[in-house]
Amino acid sequence: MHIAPEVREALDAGAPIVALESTIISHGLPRPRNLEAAREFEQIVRDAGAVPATIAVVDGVGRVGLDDAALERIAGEGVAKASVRDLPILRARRGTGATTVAGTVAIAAQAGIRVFATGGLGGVHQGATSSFDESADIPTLASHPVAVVCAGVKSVLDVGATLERMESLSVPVVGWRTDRFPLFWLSSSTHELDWRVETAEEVAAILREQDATRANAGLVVANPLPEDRQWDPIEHDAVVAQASAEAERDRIHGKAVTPYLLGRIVELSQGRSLEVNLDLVRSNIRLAAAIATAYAAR
Ligand code: PSU
Ligand code: MN
Repeated sequence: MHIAPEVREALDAGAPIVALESTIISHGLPRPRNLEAAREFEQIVRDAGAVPATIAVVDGVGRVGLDDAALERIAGEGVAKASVRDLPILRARRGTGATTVAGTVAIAAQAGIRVFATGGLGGVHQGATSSFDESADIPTLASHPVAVVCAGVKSVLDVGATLERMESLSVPVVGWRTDRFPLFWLSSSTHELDWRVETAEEVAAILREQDATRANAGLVVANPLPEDRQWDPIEHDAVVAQASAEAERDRIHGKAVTPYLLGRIVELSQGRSLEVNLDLVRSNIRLAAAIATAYAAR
């Protein structure tokens, strides 16, 4: 593993750090917006006074903190989507992969980074009772001490089943100033949360309690977009239904499902879903930086 000097210094000083994933860059956003977004995401962390650590595997090395050349590689063609199980294979063959939430959480935990921001978590897919399609994001969060700030899970998933799995696997979930689990592009779902937090200090206190008990579990901080910035629910429902039907028709499976759906949804909405997606990631990064700052102030 290679930790960028700036990230190393922040770790040694106990300064705030926000981990960022790279699958969203390689497989979640269309080129060339993806590279622009990757740079902007890092800048948001810096503007908030924290250090960004974008995580990926480059030529077989797990890298925590990417320089601009590495960001360009990840935003280019031919990069593997790397979940936890792909990491040893990529290392062994000196491959390059962009880490999913699961892959990023595993590497961030190893580096000792406690706070991470992304768009939306992977979860249980519709029809999972027969397909068994459940993202490795959930079990990985159950066994690694990394808090992830996200806008819930994408509405293409079975949201209720995902919440049930998080309960079974003992992944704690708190709503950021909300009582309901957000739906990624949409601010709210019908799913009520058990816990609500109002301040970054409250979240930092939860992290410290986990540290004190060596809980070794993550934390999901569900951060909804304000309602006036969400995607139009009518267009959302129609586009998500169409993209999901097409994925089934084309028998998309395995790691291709999420990138396929996200790509189709951007096309079908003529980019309107993309603007909301970018907006919610920015909002999650700002909140993650505030939480990392509160956590660093020990
Ligand atoms: N959220 C986004 N864009 C993305 C993803 C999530 O806004 O591209 C990615 C994350 O990397 C997440 C992955 O870990 O999708 C989930 O993939 P899967 O369902 O195959 O586990
Ligand atoms: Mn899957």
